[in-house]
Amino acid sequence: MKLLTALLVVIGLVPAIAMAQAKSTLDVSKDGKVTKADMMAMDTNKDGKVTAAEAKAAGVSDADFKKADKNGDGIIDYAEWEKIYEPG
Ligand SMILES: [Ca+2]
Ligand SMILES: [Ca+2]
Repeated sequence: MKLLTALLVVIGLVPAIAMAQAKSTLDVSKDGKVTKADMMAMDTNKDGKVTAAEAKAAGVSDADFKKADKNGDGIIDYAEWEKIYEPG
């Protein structure tokens, strides 16, 4: 029974790992992780927000930008970024 539980945990983790490893154009530094540093690299005027133009200039795809811009106002702010980046 314990083995079955462990197996279920592993199966449950697979999609999470796959998602974390999915290539995202938000990973500006191309280190395989979307981090706070990537947002800072995109925020060229350092106002704490990434506009669509800033993201595009950094090579972010429209699809990835829309995914990150949760409220659809055309800007990725820090609160939105916090939901998508990985610590580190
Ligand atoms: Ca900015
Ligand atoms: Ca937004």
